[in-house]
Amino acid sequence: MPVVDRRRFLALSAAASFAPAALLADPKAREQYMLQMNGYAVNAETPLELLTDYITPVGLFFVRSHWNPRTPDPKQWRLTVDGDVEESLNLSLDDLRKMRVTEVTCVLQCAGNGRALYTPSVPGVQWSYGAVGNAQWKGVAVRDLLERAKVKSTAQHLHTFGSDDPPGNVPPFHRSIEMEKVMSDAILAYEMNGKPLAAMHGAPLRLVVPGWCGDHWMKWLVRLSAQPQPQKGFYMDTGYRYPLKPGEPGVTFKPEEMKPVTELAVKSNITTAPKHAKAGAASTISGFAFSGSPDIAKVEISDDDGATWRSADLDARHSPWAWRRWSHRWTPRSAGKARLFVRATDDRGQTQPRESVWNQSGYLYNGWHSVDVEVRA
Ligand SMILES: Nc1nc2c(c(=O)[nH]1)N[C@H]1C(S)=C(S)[C@@H](COP(=O)(O)O)O[C@H]1N2
Ligand SMILES: [Mo]
Repeated sequence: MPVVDRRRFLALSAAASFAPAALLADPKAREQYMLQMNGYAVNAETPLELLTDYITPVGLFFVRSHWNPRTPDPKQWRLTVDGDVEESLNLSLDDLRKMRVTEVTCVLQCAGNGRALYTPSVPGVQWSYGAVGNAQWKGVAVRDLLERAKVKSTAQHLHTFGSDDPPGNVPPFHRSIEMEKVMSDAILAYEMNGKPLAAMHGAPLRLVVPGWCGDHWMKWLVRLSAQPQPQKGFYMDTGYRYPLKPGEPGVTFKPEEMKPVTELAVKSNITTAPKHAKAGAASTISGFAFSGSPDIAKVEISDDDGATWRSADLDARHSPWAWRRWSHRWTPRSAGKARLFVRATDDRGQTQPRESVWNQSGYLYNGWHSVDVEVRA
């Protein structure tokens, strides 16, 4: 796995506000358009117009790491399972590969994707649209592993530990997840899109938590511990929290007035639209939609500022918590500037709001996305 060449990112990001159509067709060239977000660790988002595949290629998949990882040597690497279990485990990658295989195709999105779109602005990595992707994950169901360890009924939370090590006094990236969630559908993935997991995405093993924000998807996993209580520490008690009752824009809350951010919010984006169209002639626009609920029920397009909506066609490919590609044949009625809005509704009946609910961490941005098209007579 090549390490990200940060200079290449920096040199290209200035020129990469949009990619020429010829490059979009060439998978190798497309990878040059990843947008490096800051100068430390590796935080890179994908330009929205490149997120056109049902399965996001690994080379185009966003990266979010709190600090430079210490990638374990896969031969030396072991996963420890301890805590409230009858039998502690210490497993190699081969041991895990011998276990029953579970595969899921689902969305990974950073909780902070869209933070840059909030007003008033919020500190943190200024993601716009591209800290999201949809991938095929293959590995071992957490349930299979915990049953092998004979997990006790006293265990209510799974504490997860990666091998990355923060500098100085910076608190470690510790997380825990309710046992109910991990036992229902989380997996320990050693493959992404049919290839061994890449170093940047958590090799040799990471957690996959379908429908939940990326901060739960621990990379470079080395230890799982079944415990009666949630894990403590900065990233549980202060970071990655969302207000119980969100307030007005600019209103901040104390950590105890917040809860850990878990499920994704229903969301859709336009990835492909013409810059110019002709009045009376149809052109195709397309994009993706996903939610913290397993499926998308409908995607709609408006060209009159949300007064009326038309249903887009949903692509046949889908899987619980995967994104749904959609497309729509749009016929502009008259010449002038047109603004196209998209909004999605999930299978729990939750519809994307026009304005995302402001919160001090800038999480879960899901306001209506729009593109402007110049319509000629
Ligand atoms: N060990 C470890 N796991 C981690 C992180 C991290 O910094 N360290 N970042 C998390 C966050 S906030 C996100 S959004 C996802 C990003 O996964 P990716 O880099 O594979 O896209 O990994 C999560 N897992
Ligand atoms: Mo994240």
